[in-house]
Amino acid sequence: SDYSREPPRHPILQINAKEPFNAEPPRGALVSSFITPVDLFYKRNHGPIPIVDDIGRYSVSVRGLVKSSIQLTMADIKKLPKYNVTATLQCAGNRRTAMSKVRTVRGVGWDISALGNATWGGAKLSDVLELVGIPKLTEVTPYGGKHVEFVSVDMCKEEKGGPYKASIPLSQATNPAADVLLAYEMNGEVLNRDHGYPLRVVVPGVIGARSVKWLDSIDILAEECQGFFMQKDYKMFPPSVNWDNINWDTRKPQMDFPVQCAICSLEDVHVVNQGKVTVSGYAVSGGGRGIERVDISVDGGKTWVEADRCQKPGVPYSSDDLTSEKWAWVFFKADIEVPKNAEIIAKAVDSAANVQPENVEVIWNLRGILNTSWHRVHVRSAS
Ligand code: MTE
Ligand code: MO
Repeated sequence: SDYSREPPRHPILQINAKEPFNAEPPRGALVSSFITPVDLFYKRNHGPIPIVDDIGRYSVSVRGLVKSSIQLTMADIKKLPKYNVTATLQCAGNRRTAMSKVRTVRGVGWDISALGNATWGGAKLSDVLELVGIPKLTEVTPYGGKHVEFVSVDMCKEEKGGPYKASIPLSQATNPAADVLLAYEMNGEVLNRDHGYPLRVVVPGVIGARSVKWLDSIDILAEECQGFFMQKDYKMFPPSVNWDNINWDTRKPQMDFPVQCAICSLEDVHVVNQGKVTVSGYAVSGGGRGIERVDISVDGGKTWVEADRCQKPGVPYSSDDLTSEKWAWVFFKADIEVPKNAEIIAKAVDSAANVQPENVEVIWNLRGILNTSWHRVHVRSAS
């Protein structure tokens, strides 16, 4: 693998693995704005960053169980209506380091910042699929197509040097309301190399692994993608499964991410002056579910206070407000009097009343995915 032509990166990023490059911003920087600046956005890769330098010759093929395949240039894709969708992308491995402290798990270690919120600009996949004769809201094509596979140009060792790939159901891909994009812009700028230049998939509300970067082709398939990251990774196993008794076929690939929140205004352990402390951070849920509530406790969960929520500064958030961004995270904030030595806990509730689990033990899994346990930070008094 060739890592000699990696793009420049912001020095503030905490590097969790160098080759392939995996990095996240510090907690405090993560929530400094509702839209995460591109250079602070976490970077999650499985191989070297590919170089697509002849954009005039770049094209995406759409093929498989369709009447006839097509090749789309960037110009073809930009001719389709352009949508801007603000969506939080979260790696299923977010908060893995904390899960590994209970019992070792396999995978890149992440603190709480393996996610970010961007405005993605591009064409809707549902419009692209119409170009090969697949109408909106199709569950199965006349040729038996039921899944849409995205294949990248990058190469990774998990695929034995082949490209990264993943798939989503055709029903989601052809549903305009699911907002699945082929994005060529991030926060109003041309998508950069780290995030998938020239074109990436963005599947809102679903674990980041399905949002394939550096798109090369789209395959309409009868079965879901058989690639490593769909079949041998990113599946959630019960705590009893270990590397000796694992049977990958018994579980489905993870799609929507569950309700999550984390405190970003405090390090663990944080030294504070006596008095009021600002407890703030992000909360987000998958599947377009909003955030109904964020609760804070300073006494181990005996009593709770509700935090304020917002997406736009100064505007209270409500999950059923039609002007809220349904795929985006919500910031929470509470000013709280904390005891001298305390554990501060945050937990979120989504609009379907799903709640985060109390501890990481009950959701421990050998791949260390979806650590959504109550987020805890410890504070110690300076005096
Ligand atoms: N796409 C390709 N081609 N190669 C990859 O390694 N990583 C996936 C996904 N798409 C990956 C990919 C994973 S696991 C995540 S969490 C997101 O991209 C991360 O996107 P980001 O680096 O833009 O934050
Ligand atoms: Mo990921």
